[in-house]
Amino acid sequence: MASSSFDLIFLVVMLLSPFMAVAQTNGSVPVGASITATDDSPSWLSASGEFAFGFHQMENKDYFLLSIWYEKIPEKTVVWYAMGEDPTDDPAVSRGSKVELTADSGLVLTDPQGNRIWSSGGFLGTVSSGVMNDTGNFVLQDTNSDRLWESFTHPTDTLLPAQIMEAGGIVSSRRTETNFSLGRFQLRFLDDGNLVLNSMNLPTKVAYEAYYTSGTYDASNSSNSGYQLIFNESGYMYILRRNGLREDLTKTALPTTHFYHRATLNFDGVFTQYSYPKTFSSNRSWSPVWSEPENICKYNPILGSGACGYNSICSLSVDRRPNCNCPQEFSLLDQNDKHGSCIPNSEISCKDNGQNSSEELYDFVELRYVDYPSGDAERLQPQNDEQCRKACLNDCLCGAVIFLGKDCWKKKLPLSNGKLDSGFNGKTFIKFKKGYLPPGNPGLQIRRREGTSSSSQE
Ligand SMILES: *[C@@H]1O[C@H](CO)[C@@H](O)[C@H](O)[C@H]1NC(C)=O
Ligand SMILES: *[C@@H]1O[C@H](CO)[C@@H](O)[C@H](O)[C@H]1NC(C)=O
Ligand SMILES: *[C@@H]1O[C@H](CO)[C@@H](O)[C@H](O)[C@H]1NC(C)=O
Ligand SMILES: *[C@@H]1O[C@H](CO)[C@@H](O)[C@H](O)[C@H]1NC(C)=O
Ligand SMILES: *[C@@H]1O[C@H](CO)[C@@H](O)[C@H](O)[C@H]1NC(C)=O
Ligand SMILES: *[C@@H]1O[C@H](CO)[C@@H](O)[C@H](O)[C@H]1NC(C)=O
Ligand SMILES: CC(=O)N[C@H]1CO[C@H](CO)[C@@H](O)[C@@H]1O
Repeated sequence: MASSSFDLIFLVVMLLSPFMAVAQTNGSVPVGASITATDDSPSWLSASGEFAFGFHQMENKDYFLLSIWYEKIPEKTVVWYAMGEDPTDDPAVSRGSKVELTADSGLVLTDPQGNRIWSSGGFLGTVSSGVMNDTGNFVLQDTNSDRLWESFTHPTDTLLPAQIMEAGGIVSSRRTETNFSLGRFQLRFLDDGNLVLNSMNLPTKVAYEAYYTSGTYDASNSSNSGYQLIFNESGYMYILRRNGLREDLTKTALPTTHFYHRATLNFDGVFTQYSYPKTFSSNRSWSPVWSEPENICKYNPILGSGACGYNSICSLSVDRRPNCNCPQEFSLLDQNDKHGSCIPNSEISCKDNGQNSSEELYDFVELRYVDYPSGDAERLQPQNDEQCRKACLNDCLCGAVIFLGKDCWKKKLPLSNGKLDSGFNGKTFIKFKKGYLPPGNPGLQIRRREGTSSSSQE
């Protein structure tokens, strides 16, 4: 007991005085230096000690992420990670993996068996040293101090003050908050000068329609078009046009002398600039400064599932982040991915009909204020919603109908772009097979207007 409370005091002292734990450093890393992923791996610190490069231990403590993080905040927020070209790869590596700074290939990451997993590579020249810069940029330079490679020109899901993104640049979301595999969303600075947010197909990376566009493309006069996305050292992000004018994304930023900043494409597709107080207080956290888009639930791409997975229903929370919920009688395909697709607890099928009537086999989940706007298969004009349901019931291929005004829309499956919309006056009926008890997940049941929850708050 005595020794563990001593440990606790020691730990508190360590947390309160970061310099004690940190070896003197000027941020420089010599060729030949290496780090092996263990529970207490050292890291390469910037001169101020604010950024560290090394192995960040994952939730599953046997896995590590080769990354750069904010060292002086308790959360050790990751701002860059080594990501292979193959989108199916999980960038987390196992215990005993090693990163080494080499003259020919720069940073080289190998697994415990010595197989190369990732390298910075792709440059001409010979590395003489690496520098973990105080800006959060890890730079490889040659003997003339020319930059051969830098993490700032290979962003992952986060941009930092002093970082610039040129046309062609891409920031990609991670899979979930704790899974750093490639996610479905992208922030791209297009060659035409527009900054856009879009979802994409995985693993082929085909980009779908944008759900945010900066509007910094002038077809009639390219000098008015965007040229660079700049996150300046004072924490202001803006698009610089070729004619020198700026399109401000950050309206007001807290001073960098007292606040850390980052802009992250969250795993759910919302791009947010955050700040975090540098000075100690009991209640510190990353607070949003601004975010885009205003309402990601309104996203209606022709292809893909929309803001949430297939069949799922998107609702916006106060911080502009989406919640995704499965309809009643549906469950998450992957329990670890709340924003992923929902699957029916029991599949409807044209082979079900034997002696039993459709009424005996199936029923409907009725949803109010829920729309699945795209993916119509047929349009009928029955007298009422009861006949709309009947039409679906007696069509063994029909999984859902929406009755709106005088129209009954049979939907294609799986359902996409589902959203909670307080202004939607239709009724959504989703067919399900009776007599199946769902495992745990009660799903979403919305039958009447629910006070504040909706997309039309802004
Ligand atoms: C950083 O420190 C190392 C030794 O600790 C030294 O060799 C190197 O020249 C220094 N680099 C700079 C840029 O001061
Ligand atoms: C580190 O960043 C500063 C600007 O923030 C820059 O002046 C300096 O050249 C950078 N050092 C290296 C080695 O890139
Ligand atoms: C992360 O997600 C990817 C893609 O879905 C999956 O293959 C991988 O197993 C996940 N990793 C963990 C640690 O769950
Ligand atoms: C393009 O716009 C710039 C101002 O941004 C203006 O000076 C220039 O004359 C325009 N060029 C043409 C061809 O209209
Ligand atoms: C960044 O942009 C802001 C807003 O325009 C400006 O006030 C500030 O001086 C800029 N900082 C730097 C380092 O250029
Ligand atoms: C702590 O921070 C949260 C989020 O920023 C805020 O909502 C809450 O009011 C803060 N509490 C105190 C006691 O400052
Ligand atoms: C497959 C199926 O649902 N069969 C049912 C048909 O209806 C009879 C009587 O209602 C049930 O006993 C069967 O289980």
